[in-house]
Amino acid sequence: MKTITTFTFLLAALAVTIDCPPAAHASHTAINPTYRGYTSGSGSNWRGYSPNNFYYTKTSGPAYRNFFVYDLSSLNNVWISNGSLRLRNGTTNYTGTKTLTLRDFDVSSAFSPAASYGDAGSGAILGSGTFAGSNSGQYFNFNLNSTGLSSVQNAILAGGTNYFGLGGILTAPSGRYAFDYTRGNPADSQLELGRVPNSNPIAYSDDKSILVGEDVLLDGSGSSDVNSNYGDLIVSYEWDIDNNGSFDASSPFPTLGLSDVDLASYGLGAGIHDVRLKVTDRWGATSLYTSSLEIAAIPEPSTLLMGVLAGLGMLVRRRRNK
Ligand SMILES: [Ca+2]
Ligand SMILES: [Ca+2]
Repeated sequence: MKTITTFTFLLAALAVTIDCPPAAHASHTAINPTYRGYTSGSGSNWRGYSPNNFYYTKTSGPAYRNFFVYDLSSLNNVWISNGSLRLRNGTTNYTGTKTLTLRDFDVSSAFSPAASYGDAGSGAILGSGTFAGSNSGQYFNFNLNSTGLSSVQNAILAGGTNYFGLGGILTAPSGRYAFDYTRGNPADSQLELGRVPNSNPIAYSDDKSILVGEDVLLDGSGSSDVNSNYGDLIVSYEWDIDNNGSFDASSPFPTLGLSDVDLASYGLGAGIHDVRLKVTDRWGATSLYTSSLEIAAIPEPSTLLMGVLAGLGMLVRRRRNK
């Protein structure tokens, strides 16, 4: 009895101390804007990061649109799980409940307030949020939708000095509003992102068995990437057909057809051979898998005949023994 109790205790202790490999948990990053401000239709009324420090938006003519531009170059090898624009509700001058719609703001080329005005007004909708003017001093999170999240992700994947911009316009009801009024604090308009680290893809290819002279279809479609739910995918399948350390074929598609002539050109005749597959994901992470390719010799006709005769002989003997 005592042994069982001790054993149970040990199990309990093990349960506490042994952890499964940790799943990739999202961590959070808050990024201050590189540019922020508001602009009217011509861009001439652009008010930027300094000395202006608030983000004015109004629906009456000409409508003003505010914008926020973030440098994402510090983010690498990550996938964005969620994101929001966090703005400080900065004034008591405006009341009522309003909706701020966030739109795509093209900063892939040179930063241009005039051009951005159109982008902020007509670009893809990246998110929206409703806030109450009476809650002065509070922060509002305007969540990015799936288009917004993929837009952030694509800016990160682009690498280099990769800006992500979004513009806010008031959509309803009509009126005006100013965020971060007079404070000039960059942390009052942060982009908040949840992120998970990139994981290596998992390579897999089926073993194959053919006869000499037959074609073969190498198939790596069983490969996978755990980040696929965030938009990751396998961008290349490379095959080291003769397993000599150098890859012989590369394709964005998982299968590779080889004729008997192709196989012969790699010196692959009758026998069992190793074939290596390397897969690469969107961040350039790779993994390898070795499968086997069995090329069976076709039995000689005489051997075949002998086999058939031997089989017949056994059958005759069995009948006689009955
Ligand atoms: Ca991946
Ligand atoms: Ca090779």
